[in-house]
Amino acid sequence: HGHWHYGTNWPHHGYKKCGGQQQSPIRLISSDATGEELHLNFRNYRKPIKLAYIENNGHTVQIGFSDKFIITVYGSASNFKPYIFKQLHFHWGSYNGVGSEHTIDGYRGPLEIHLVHYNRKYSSFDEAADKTDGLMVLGALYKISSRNNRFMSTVMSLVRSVPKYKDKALILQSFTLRSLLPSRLKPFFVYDGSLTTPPCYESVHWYRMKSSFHLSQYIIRNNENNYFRLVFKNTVNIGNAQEKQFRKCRSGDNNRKTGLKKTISNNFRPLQATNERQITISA
Ligand code: BO1
Ligand code: ZN
Repeated sequence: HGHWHYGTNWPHHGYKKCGGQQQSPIRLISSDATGEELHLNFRNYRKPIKLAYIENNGHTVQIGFSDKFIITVYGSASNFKPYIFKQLHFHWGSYNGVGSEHTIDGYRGPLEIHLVHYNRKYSSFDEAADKTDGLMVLGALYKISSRNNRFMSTVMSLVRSVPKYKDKALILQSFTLRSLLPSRLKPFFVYDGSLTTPPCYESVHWYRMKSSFHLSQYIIRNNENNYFRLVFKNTVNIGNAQEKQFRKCRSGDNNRKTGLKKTISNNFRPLQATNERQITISA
């Protein structure tokens, strides 16, 4: 994929879609969000994962698994929509005050996890990625705690071994996707958004069916898309030492002065304009 960096103007570097009107991340505010009956249904998220594939793509640490995990999302009137888990990755900062991409009621966490899923009707992530109803991303913000998160220990061992085991499979013990998410999943926010990195595909639209008004508004605007972003309001604890481990990750680029690989940090995109979008919060 193309060469891009944080802190540059992506639309000016050829990533035109990054200048769109429905970009992510955004400011999420509970009191401004519209309440709606929404349900999440995870399948296999508590099943122990045995094998992980890790990758340091220069922008983040990415982890994939050999197993297939399916998540289904229910709206009040919509049919279930199954998505298949593809990979998880993180966004973090150079200190604890920054790192998450979204903010929730003014809170910016030190770390944000993204669980990237693709629509089951496509045969692979790559096939789904540029389709308007192709992807669904679950996000959760973390919070520094005095205790280490025992579930994150497995992730930390993966993060530490990235340089050594890039693109190799690693055997894991007692690790589940569910353990990386907040203990209470509700409430969560959903909204129309985009990929937070180039090419910033803007096909992230929530299938909104709260009322006939919204339904007709939705149909006029978009009758196919159900690619959306979902962010849990509750946070997940992470130990300070664990958080620091992320800041030791190095990207593929050499620092011109020191010759060392640059560390990855502040790999979060600035907040984007909400524009006319509705933000929904699960009841
Ligand atoms: S995120 O969750 O919005 N931060 C996100 C950002 C990018 C991707 C997934 C989730 N995936 C990207 C790949 C690129 C590829 C693009 C389109 O998808 O990292 O290599 O070009 O397929
Ligand atoms: Zn991400």
